[in-house]
Amino acid sequence: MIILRLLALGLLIMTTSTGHSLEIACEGMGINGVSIKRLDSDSKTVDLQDQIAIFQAVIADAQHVEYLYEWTLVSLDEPTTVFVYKNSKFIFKPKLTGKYDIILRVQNPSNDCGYHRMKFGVTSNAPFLGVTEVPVIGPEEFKQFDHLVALNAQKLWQCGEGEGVVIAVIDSGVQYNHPHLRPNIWLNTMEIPGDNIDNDNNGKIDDIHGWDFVHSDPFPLDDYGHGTYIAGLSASSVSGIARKAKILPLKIMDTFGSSFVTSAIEAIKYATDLSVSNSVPMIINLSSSIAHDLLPVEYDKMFKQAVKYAQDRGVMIIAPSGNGGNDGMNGMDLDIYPEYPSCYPNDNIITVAATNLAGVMTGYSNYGQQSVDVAAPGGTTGHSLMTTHFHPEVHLYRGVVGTSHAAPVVAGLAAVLWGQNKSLTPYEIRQIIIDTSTTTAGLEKRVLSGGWINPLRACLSNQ
Ligand SMILES: [Ca+2]
Ligand SMILES: [Ca+2]
Repeated sequence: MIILRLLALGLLIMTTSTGHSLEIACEGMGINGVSIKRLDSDSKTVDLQDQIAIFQAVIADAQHVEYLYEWTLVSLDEPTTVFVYKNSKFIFKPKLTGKYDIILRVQNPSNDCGYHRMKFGVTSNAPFLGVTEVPVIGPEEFKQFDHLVALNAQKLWQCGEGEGVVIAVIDSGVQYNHPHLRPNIWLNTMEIPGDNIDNDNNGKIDDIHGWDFVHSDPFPLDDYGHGTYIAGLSASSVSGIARKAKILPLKIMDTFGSSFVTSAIEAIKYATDLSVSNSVPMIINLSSSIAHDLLPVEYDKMFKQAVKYAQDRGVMIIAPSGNGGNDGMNGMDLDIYPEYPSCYPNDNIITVAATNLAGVMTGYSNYGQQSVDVAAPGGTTGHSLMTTHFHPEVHLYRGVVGTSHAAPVVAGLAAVLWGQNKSLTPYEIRQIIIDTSTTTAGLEKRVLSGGWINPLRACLSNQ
């Protein structure tokens, strides 16, 4: 299977920062003969509803291990939680979904340390709690969303807010119970929930608010975070660019942020079929990609067919240009090093590079005068884009950085334009966004439009 690469710079930084837990105590010499095993299941994923997971240190070579010193649990959202046990079992009661590292420190008679690590995920099938009224937040809280100021969103909203348009978030799922997302979650009225029958005959049982292609169930809840950030930037009812567009959560990434090209293909078809059966304008945001060199011919063919399937049925796809280089920090020219789906030539795709809030291209963003259409704010490490958090019980918002997050800004703009005029085609919307962008010398040779999006000019030209 082929794995799609994730394009969120912020998440990469977060992942590496978990290494700080290794700075404890003595120098690690590496002790063999110890491993970590999960006792209650072979699966690396714990369900939040299970509420318990038991791990044990398995010692093959007790002779060289003095004692099991401590267990350390590291998650992305709770920076470090340390549990010290002299015995060898570790019992974990997860409170939050997400990726965890469990680290066991051992020591031999010479005081050499060894660290043994196991990654595991905590997922959840919590049901959608239902559509609610749009929450009201104060002006001070609203000020956090300074990309909305940079994009003149208050004036854009006088043109429209994406009414009647659906944005399919093909990603790690969506925290559909976030109070700012609940008002905008798509509901499939042709499906009766919980009767174990595929009422609308689309091949998916009880799919009332999207689908989880990882676990094959109707609960596409986000256990990684990325998809919730995308949903918030494009269509949060409070701070999205399109505050009245609907969000269709389609989960293809697992708890570790990996996904298969085949899942992306299935999800594109699902969103396209839903657009046709419900006669609703559909914008797919697909913030992951795969490099040309990593995509075998047969998968390339299937991926192309799925994009064409969407194109033939009037469905739009927004794709990021990607974060460049092996470190995701040095943008590359996609005209030379193509990635997909961003570089497929279909005219229903808008490929988006990332700028800072002043329209200056970021160092991490890939570019391409032919293959990248426009640029939009994607945040910088010093000035990230504020969006909805996937653990709203802990934080309502978080800052994100990456081309992954420039794409949903454009998806939101496309939704506003389409909501304004439902007779437009994806090609026409793409053309409006390109033609109305603000050109700059720095972007002239980097993207097709030569500029970054100008939402207000786009909506005024569309009246
Ligand atoms: Ca169904
Ligand atoms: Ca049903």
